[in-house]
Amino acid sequence: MVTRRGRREFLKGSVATSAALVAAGGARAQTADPLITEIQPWAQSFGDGVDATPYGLPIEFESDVIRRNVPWLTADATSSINFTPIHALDGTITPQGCAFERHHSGAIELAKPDYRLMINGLVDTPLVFTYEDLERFPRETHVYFCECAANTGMEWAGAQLNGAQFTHGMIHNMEYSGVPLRLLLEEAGLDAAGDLADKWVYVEGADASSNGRSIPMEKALDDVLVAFKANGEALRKEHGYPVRLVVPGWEGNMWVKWLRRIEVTPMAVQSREETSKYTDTLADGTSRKWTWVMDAKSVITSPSPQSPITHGPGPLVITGLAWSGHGATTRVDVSKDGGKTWETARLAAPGADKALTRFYLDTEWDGEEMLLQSRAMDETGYVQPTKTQLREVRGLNSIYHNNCIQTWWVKPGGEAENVEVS
Ligand SMILES: Nc1nc2c(c(=O)[nH]1)N[C@H]1C(S)=C(S)[C@@H](COP(=O)(O)O)O[C@H]1N2
Ligand SMILES: [Mo]
Repeated sequence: MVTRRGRREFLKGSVATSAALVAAGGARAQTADPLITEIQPWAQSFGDGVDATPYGLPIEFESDVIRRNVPWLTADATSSINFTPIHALDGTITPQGCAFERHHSGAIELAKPDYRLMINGLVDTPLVFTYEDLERFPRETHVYFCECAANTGMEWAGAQLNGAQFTHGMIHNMEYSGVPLRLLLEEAGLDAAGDLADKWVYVEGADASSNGRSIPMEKALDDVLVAFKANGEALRKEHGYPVRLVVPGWEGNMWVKWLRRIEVTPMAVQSREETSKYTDTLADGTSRKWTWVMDAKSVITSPSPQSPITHGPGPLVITGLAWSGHGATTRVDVSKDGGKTWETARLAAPGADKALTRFYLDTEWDGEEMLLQSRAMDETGYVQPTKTQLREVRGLNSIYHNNCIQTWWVKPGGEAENVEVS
């Protein structure tokens, strides 16, 4: 493999077999390097005892890998958004501590003993569950992405925010444990609802905003979870502790946090969050209501503006994330020339249903500028559109559901910038 890539020169006189080691100049013993030749302070005394950190946080050297917000986007921090540092993460699971937050009236503190979930409306027996009641229903565990419909929403009119965290960071991907909503609805009895085909559930949270949304019964009975654990531990306060709704593949706004009520209704409620907000403006100025599913999308997380190339020409790992609300990601292509030519990337694992997929392109950088793009395909055969294609339908004044191909202009020095290609 190394020979095929023409790197024989690098390997001469070296025992290393790892291309990365060679590229880093680390293959040959650096006899003058004190980090190799001298006993370092951390080896001259003891480290911290096991009682030092009952619940661990990232080491101080990683203190820049944090959620960040863009203050000018919203009037204040309680009805606002911050962004996952996707440029600095690898794999697919988002740690809760840096997973983006979106609140309409702030993150509330709701203790388990005070928690109640009511199911009412067109059911045989209206019910109220405590947290402990929920724990006694059969449970499932699944990994799903949650993407705010406004992710990439600032980019419609032009390349705007300089970093993958800000352009694509309204997304997280966690392993949720919870009770299928179907089981709770069946417990309340759906006979009273009659023909389920045209019924809805209206879901709302315990926070002041309530964030009420209508969900068609077909989805409610399919894969929606009433979740209380994420990545193995309790949900964090900001993600809806103690219970949130998980609506796989559908826009984040429907993932109601601090879930307090589920009403079976004969029609959609037409709440604020599904009329004046979370509807899509089209090129002709009309609005399209209810785009629930998040279409296939991808982004290169490194190199990217916050994760520039810090080495010279030679081996380069290009990596990013891909996802689709319609199912599994089947393929991701990467372009270095703004979409003229494409190479198929390697998926770290076969694409999972409605969950993030990590892709890698192990390549050779010639030190010249690149116009990096990625393009996702999902199991329905759908191909992520270019910005031009999307604008033909949606125009420039849209906000939500921007899943277009992103371009990073990587300059000869390795820095990257958010740009558009036409
Ligand atoms: N109760 C309640 N649920 C809510 C919201 C809210 O403000 N209140 N925000 C919604 C929006 S718009 C999104 S994108 C997701 C964000 O979930 P997160 O904060 O866990 O990232 O929660 C949704 N659920
Ligand atoms: Mo959202």
